[in-house]
Amino acid sequence: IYGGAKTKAGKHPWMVSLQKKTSRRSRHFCGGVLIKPCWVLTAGHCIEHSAEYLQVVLGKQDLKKREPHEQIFDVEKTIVHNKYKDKDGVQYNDIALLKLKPVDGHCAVETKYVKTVCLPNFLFPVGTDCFISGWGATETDGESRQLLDANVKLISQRQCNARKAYDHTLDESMFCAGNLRRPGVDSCQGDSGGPLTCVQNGSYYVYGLVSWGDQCGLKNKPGVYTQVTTFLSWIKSKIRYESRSLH
Ligand code: 4AZ
Repeated sequence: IYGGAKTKAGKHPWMVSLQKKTSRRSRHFCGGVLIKPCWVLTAGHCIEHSAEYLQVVLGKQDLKKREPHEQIFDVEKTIVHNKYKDKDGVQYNDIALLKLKPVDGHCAVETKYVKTVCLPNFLFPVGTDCFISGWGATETDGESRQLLDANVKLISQRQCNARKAYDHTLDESMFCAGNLRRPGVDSCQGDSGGPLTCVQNGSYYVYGLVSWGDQCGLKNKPGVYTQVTTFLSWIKSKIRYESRSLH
């Protein structure tokens, strides 16, 4: 996160660190968001390893410490959207689901530090102030040890598809957020798959997933996010199908 600040523990309890299991330790490579005790939403472009190499870590703050509130799960199944496509760095339909492997019959246990976020079945207006969070690159480093967050505003498709911005490359699977007056606030590499959340009536909704952009923090090049509302029926049908009793 560019222009971010260290978060207080428990501020983004749905925040997921997606890690690749290596021989000794595991390495953070993408964000994700907990939407059900056994289900994580992330970006399609984050899933290039098969499920057995992945680990989902919940309740995390400092990547370099073992933390008392963390909950770690293996991944039972990855489901990347069948229309996910990378075309010269532009990520179309950039969404994937991870099904967690239950331990003793359960996945995430709800605590002050681990909670699910709501899925939105409505649109937030342009200009809404929302949150981005992650352990990705900052102005000074390739990765942040501490979870950072920042505020960004939803930008209209018309403005973001303007010639000086993304010149008509955006489709309905994506939207932009940032601050066209203060361009230094942005998501960046390593934040991918993590949530953009917006608040309504005190509840947090995952409105976007960090997806792509022309570098980070550049003027007229805001961050581009997967439009979660476009994929609501996809998400629900995949979860319903995978949760059926006859497997
Ligand atoms: C990336 O490379 C990336 N500024 C993620 C987010 C943004 C740019 C690049 C948005 O994963």
